Amino acid sequence: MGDWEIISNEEVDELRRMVEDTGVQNLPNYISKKAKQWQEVEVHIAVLGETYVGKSTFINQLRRVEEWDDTFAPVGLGDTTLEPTAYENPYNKNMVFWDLPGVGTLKFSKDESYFRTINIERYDFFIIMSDQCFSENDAWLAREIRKRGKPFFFVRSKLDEDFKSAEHDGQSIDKAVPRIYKSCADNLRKANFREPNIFIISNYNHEIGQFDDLMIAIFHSLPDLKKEAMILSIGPLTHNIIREKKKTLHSRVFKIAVISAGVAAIPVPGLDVIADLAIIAHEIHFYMSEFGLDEESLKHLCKKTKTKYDQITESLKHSKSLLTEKNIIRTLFMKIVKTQAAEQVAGRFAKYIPIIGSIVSSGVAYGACVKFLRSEIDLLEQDAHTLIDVVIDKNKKL
Ligand SMILES: Nc1nc2c(ncn2[C@@H]2O[C@H](COP(=O)(O)OP(=O)(O)O)[C@@H](O)[C@H]2O)c(=O)[nH]1
Ligand SMILES: [Mg+2]
Repeated sequence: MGDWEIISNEEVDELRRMVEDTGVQNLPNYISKKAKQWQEVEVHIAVLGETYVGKSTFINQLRRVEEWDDTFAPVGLGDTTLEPTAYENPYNKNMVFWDLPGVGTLKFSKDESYFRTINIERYDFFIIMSDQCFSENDAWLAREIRKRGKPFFFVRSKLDEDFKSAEHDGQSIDKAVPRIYKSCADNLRKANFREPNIFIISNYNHEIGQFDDLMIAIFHSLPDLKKEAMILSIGPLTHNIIREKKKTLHSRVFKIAVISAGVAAIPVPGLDVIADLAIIAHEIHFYMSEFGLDEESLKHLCKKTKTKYDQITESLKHSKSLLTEKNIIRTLFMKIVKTQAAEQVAGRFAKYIPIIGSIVSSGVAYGACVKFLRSEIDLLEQDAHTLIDVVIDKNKKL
C-alpha cells in the first residue's frame, strides 16, 4: 500500500461487509469488539520432552517471567510432577504453556493412557524438545501427534553449549548448526520423518541459531485469529517477532481509525476535526506495550539487565517523548491533521470519500488517524529494534 493510500480495496470490502452485518450506527461498537477479539482466543501450547532439556526455561522466556516473578516455572529441578502443568502468559491469560512430562521420564508407557493424561486434544501445537538428537520416545510422540493432524516442531536446545565446545575444540562455530541439524535429521529419518521441522536454538541467546525461524513457523501454522493472538501475546523477543507485530498492528489501523473518526465521534476541544483522541491515545499505549516500550516493560527490562531506567530511555528516540511529555499525542496528531486537511483539499483522496464519507463523520479525521497510527507504529518499531540491540549488547558484556 502506498503512503498516500488511506484505505486499501480489501479494507473497503471489509468495511462494506461490516456495515452490512451491523449497520453504520453500530459500526464503532462492532469494530471495537472485533479489534479485541484476539484477547478472547485461547492458545494452548504443549512443550514436551525428557527431563532437563530446557522446557521450563523455554516456557519462562516466552512468558517473559524472571526468577523473581511469582509464576516463574522452577528450572533445573527436572520433572517433579506426573501431571501436565499449566503456565499462563501474564500478558494474556488465554495463552497457556503446558509443561508436559516426557514419556521416557516418568514411567509412562507408550500408549493411549499417556495421551489421556496429557489431554492431547487441548493443544494448538506441540514443541518437542531435546538437548541431544531426539530419542525414540520423542519420535514416538511426534508420530502420534502427526496422526492427529496437529502442528509440531522439533526443537533442539542449548546451542550456546555447542558453540562453546566448538570454540574450545578450535572448530568454526558456523559448522555447529548444520552438523547438529544433520545428526538430528538422520535420527528422525530413521524414525520415519522424511523432512522433519527441526529448529536449533539457545534459550539463553535468541540471536544465535533458529529461534526466530521457529517463532515464525509457529505463527504460520495457526489459523488467522490464533495467529493474531499469538503474535500479539508473545513478547518482543527478537527482530523478526517485532516485524510480525508491526504487520499485525498495521492491519488494525483502519479499524481503529473508523472508530476514532466514527459516527459517534466526540468533537475534541481545540481541534477543528472530529476524532476521538482518547481512542487514539489508548491504541498508541497498546503499541507501546506490544513493543515492550511502556513503563512497566521497561522497568522489568532494567531489572533483568541491571540497567538504569534513564539509560535505557535515552536510547529510545520516539518513545522517550511519549513517556515523558504531556499532551504529546495531541500535538503530534494535530500536525498530521493539518497536512491531511491540505492534501484532502487538494483532492488527492477524492476516490475514497464516498465510502469513508458515508461511514465516518470526517474524512480528514479518518485520513489523519490512519497516517498518525501508521507512523507511530513505524517509529515505535524502530525503538523496539534499538531496545533489542541494547539488551544484546548488555548480555555480551555480562
Ligand atoms: N546452556 C544452556 N542451558 C540451558 C538452556 N536451556 C535450559 N538450560 C539449562 O538446563 C537446565 C534444565 O533446564 P529446565 O528448563 O529446568 O529443563 P526441563 O527439565 O526440561 O524443564 C537448567 O540448568 C537450565 O538453566 C540452553 O538453551 N542453553
Ligand atoms: Mg521443567
